[in-house]
Amino acid sequence: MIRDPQTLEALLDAVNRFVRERLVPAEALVAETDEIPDDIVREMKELGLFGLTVPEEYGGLGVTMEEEVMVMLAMGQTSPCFRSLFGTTVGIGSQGILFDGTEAQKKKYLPRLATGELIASFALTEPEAGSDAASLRTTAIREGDHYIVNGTKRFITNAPHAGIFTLMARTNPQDKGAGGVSAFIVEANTPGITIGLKDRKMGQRGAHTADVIFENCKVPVSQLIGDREGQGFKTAMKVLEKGRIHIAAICVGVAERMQRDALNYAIERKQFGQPIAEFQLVQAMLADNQAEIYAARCMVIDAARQRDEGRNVSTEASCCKLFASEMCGRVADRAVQIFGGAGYIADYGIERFYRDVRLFRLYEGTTQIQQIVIARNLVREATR
Ligand code: COS
Repeated sequence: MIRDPQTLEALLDAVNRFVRERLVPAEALVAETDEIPDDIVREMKELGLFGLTVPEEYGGLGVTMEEEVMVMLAMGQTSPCFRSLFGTTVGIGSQGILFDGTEAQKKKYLPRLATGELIASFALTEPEAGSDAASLRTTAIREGDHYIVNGTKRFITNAPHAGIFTLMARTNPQDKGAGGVSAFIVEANTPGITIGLKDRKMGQRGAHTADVIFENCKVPVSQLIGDREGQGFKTAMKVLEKGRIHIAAICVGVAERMQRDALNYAIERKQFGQPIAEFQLVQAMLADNQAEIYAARCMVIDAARQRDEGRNVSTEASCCKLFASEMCGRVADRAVQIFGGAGYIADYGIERFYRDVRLFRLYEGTTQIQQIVIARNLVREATR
C-alpha cells in the first residue's frame, strides 16, 4: 500500500540521490577500512532512514511494507553494508517492540530509535541454536524485580554499535521448546554484557557482527516485551517473517545493480573485434539475469501488498526470501562470468558484490529454513 505517492516519490528521490552521490563513491573506501564514515551515518539519520518503520506518532516515517520495499530496492543499488547499519534498527532489532511491546516500552524506545540515537540489534542466534532457534540456551531467571541473564549470542549484526538488544532468552528452563522463551529489551550498557571481537567475515565489510556475552546481567522486569513471559519465540518469528520481505527487496536491488554493471561492462568490453554484449552466449546470461530479477521484484511487491492488506504472508515471505536470495547469488555468479578475468579482480568491484551477497542465502533464515516454512504451511493448509 502506498499512502501518498508524492511523499513516497520525494523520499525515493532523496534516497536515490544519496545512494548515487554519497554511497556508491564511498563503496571502495568502506570495503578497505571496514568502517562507514561518520558523515555518511549522520546523513542517513537526517534522511530519516533509521525511523523508516517507526510509526509517525513515535517520530518515524511509519512506512507501509510496500513503501519499505521501495526504499530497500533503492538502497540495494549500493554495497549492502550501508543498509545493514540502519536495517537492523528499522527491521529485526526494533520490530519486536513495535509488534508486542507495551505502550510504555514503545514510548521509551521508539522515538530514540527513529532518530538513530539508539541502534537496535536482534539477539536470537547462539553457538548451539541457529536454524533451530527454539532450542536457545540463554537463560533469564526472575529474581525479585529483575531477570538474571546468562548466555552467549552469536553473529549479532551491529552488536558493536547497539544501544539496545531485542534479546530472546529462556525464562522457563523446564520448557525446552518455544514456549519457554521470552523477549526482552536489554540496554547495551547494562552491567554483565560483553561484546566480543568483530567477526572476520567473507564480505559486507563495514557491517559488523560479534558475539554478545551475558554474565549475571540484571535486567529489570520492566524490560520484558509486552510484560508477558513465554511469548518471545512468537515475537521473534513475527519479526523474522516481516524481515524476510525486507531482505528479499534488498536482494532484488543488489541484483539490479550487478546486472547494470555487467551490462555496461559487456557493452564496453571488446573481444573478437566487437563488444561482448553482441555475443549471444553473453546475451543469454544477461537475459536470464533480467528475467529472474523481474520475477523476484514482482514477488516482493506482491507479498508486501498482501501484508499491507492484513493477509497472512508467512508462505509468501519465505518464498520471497528463498527465491530472491538464490536469484541474487545466480546473478552475482553470471555477472562475474560476464566480467571474465576482471570479475576476479578487486578493482572492478563485482567480486566484492559476489562475496557480499553470499550472506543473503544464510541470514534471517537460510534457504533451507524457508523451504521448511513453505512446505509446512502447504501441508498444514492442505490437511486442515
Ligand atoms: N508468526 C507467528 N507465530 C509463529 C510464526 C509466525 N511467523 N511461526 C511460528 N509461530 C509460532 C507457532 O504458531 C507456534 O506457536 P504455538 O506453539 O502456540 O502453536 C510457535 O511459534 C512455535 O512454532 P513452531 O512449532 O513452528 O517452531 P519450530 O521450533 O518447529 O521452528 C522454524 C520453526 C524452523 C521455522 C523456526 O525455528 C525458524 O524460523 N528458524 C530459523 C530462525 C532464523 O531465521 N534464524 C536466523 C537468525 S536470526 S537473524
